[in-house]
Amino acid sequence: AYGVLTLGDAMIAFQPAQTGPLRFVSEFSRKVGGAELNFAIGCARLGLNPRWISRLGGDEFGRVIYNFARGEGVDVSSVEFVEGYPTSLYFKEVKEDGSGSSFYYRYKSPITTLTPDEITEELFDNISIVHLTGVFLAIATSHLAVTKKVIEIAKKKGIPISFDPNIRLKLWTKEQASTTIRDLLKDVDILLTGVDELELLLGDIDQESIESYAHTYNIKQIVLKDGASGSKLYIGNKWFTKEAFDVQPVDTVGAGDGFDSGFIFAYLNGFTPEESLNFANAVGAMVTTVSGDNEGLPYLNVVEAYIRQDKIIER
Ligand code: KDG
Repeated sequence: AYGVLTLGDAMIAFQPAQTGPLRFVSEFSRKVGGAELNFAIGCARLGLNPRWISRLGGDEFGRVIYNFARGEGVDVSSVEFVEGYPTSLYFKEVKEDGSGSSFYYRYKSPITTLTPDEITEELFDNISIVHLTGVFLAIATSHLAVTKKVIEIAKKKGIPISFDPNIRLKLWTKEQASTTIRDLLKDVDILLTGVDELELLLGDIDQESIESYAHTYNIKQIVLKDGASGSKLYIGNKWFTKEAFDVQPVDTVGAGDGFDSGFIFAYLNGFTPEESLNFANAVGAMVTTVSGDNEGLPYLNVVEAYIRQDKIIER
C-alpha cells in the first residue's frame, strides 16, 4: 500500500444529541475530530498506509484519540503524549441541514510543542505523498517552521505535496491565513481547496484567474471543492468537472477531509481526472450522511459499490 504522511492536531469532538443552538443542548457524545486525522482515517479505510505525526495530552482524552487512530489503522508511531498540555476539545453545533459551527477549547494544544528538529528524514520512509493543511498552520505561528521543514525534506526526497487550506477563521485572521499560505503555495503540487477558501486566499476565482494562479505558483493540480455543486480540477492546462452525489446530509463536518483522502487515493492509483473527482465526491458525500467528523468515511469496497449504485443487501 502507498504510504501517506500527514501531521496535525486532533481534538475530542463533542457531538450534540440534538440539532439547534448549543445553549439548549445538554447531551453530547464524545467523538474524535481534527482535519488531518480525519484525512488519515479516510486514507486507512481506503487501504492506504497513513502515518500521522501528532502530539496529544498526557491525559485520558489523549489516550482516547490515540487508541481511536490506532484502531482505524493509522500509523501512530510518531505520536507522543505531552504532560502539562491538555488534549484540545471542541463542541459542535449542528443545524437541521447538517451544516454547523465549531466552538474550540484549544488554547494550549499539545501539538504546539512540536519543533522542526523532531521532523526527521526517517518519518518519510516509504511515503508516496505528504498532505498538509492550514489547520496545523493556524494553531501556532511556530508551526510555519515545522511545515517548512516537512516541505524541505519532501522536496529533497522528491515526494509530492498536497495541501488543503482548510481555513478556520476562528483560529486565525484572513490576513494571517492568506499571507502564510500564499508563501507556501509554490511548494504545493496538488491544491485541494474550497471555492470560498481560494477566493479568500487569492482573490478572483474565475477560470482564467485560477489558471494564472496555477502558473504563477507552479501548482500541478488545482482541485476546487464546491459541496453540493460538485468539484472541478485544473490539470495540464485542462479543466474537468464532476457533479456531486445527491445525499441528505446530517453532518457536513469532515466532508472536505474525506474528499481529500478520496482524491489522494485516486491520484496514487492513477485514476483519470474524471474518475478522481467522482471518487472524491463520493467519499465526501458519504461522510455527510453519518454524524461525526470521520465515522462516515467509507471502506474501499463500499465506496466502489456506491459509485456503481449497487443495491446493498441488508438482510
Ligand atoms: O475538517 C474537519 C475538522 O475541521 C474537524 O474535524 C475538527 O474543526 C476541526 C479542526 O479544526 O481540525
